[in-house]
Amino acid sequence: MLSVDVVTIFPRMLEAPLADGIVQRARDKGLLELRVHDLRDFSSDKHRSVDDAPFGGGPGMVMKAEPFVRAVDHALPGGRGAGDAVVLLSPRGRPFDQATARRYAALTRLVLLCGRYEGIDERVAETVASEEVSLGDFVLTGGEVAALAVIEATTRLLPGALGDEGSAEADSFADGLLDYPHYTRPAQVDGRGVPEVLLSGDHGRIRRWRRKESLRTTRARRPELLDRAPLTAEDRALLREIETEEKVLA
Ligand code: 4FN
Repeated sequence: MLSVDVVTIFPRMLEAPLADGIVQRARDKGLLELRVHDLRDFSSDKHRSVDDAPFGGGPGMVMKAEPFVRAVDHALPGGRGAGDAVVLLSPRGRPFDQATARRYAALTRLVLLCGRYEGIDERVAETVASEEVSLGDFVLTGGEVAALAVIEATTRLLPGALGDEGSAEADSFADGLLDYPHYTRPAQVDGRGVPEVLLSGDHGRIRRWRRKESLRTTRARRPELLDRAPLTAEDRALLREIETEEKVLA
């Protein structure tokens, strides 16, 4: 059982998406316990303020540290143990990836802290968070959308979370390659057909074609993924075929 606590000033941004799909099913099955906390509940003044002007001046507001400290104390009564992580969603964090999702899926408790405004008092990253992760290199108005992505990627890896759709390990991304192209009926769309091998009924040829197209797309679009993917001897042979085909076409 994984327990996830999210701290945000916009709890409704998370509640509806997390009450649907695989995440809600994991909650129903008792695989995931999820709580969304309103940061304002941990403020200390009658105005429930969670932000203040930046020391040193400048535009905008900075999120105060203490409400985050109190929210994490509330989420982890008795302190942080070996199976716990307190993660600040931040563009300064390490890129979130599938390996990080696997690590989070093996935790007991995961606490996600979402920033807003110009940023968060640095002492949250220094003393409250155990790590910082980023969804990618773009500007967001807050960490909430990143938290949703982290929760979804992590939840689907919890044992039993995926039902009939098959196991997370059977997924194409589990071996670090991009997907092969998918097709379904009808056989013609706007005059474009379906690769004949997929209609051949030859499952050996189909498997090989799909593997080759996965390798081809990964090589063309995300070649850095090939460096870390566990490639078999057959994969290397298929990659050589792809390189030869490219030279012929050039
Ligand atoms: N974003 C950049 C550089 C400087 C600032 C930002 C930015 C929300 C509180 C952080 C953004 C992206 C991925 C959280 C971006 C993420 C955030 C994330 C995020 C309000 C301060 C802020 C990367 C473009 C160079 C706003 C780039 N993953 N500041 O977006 O929280 O988790």
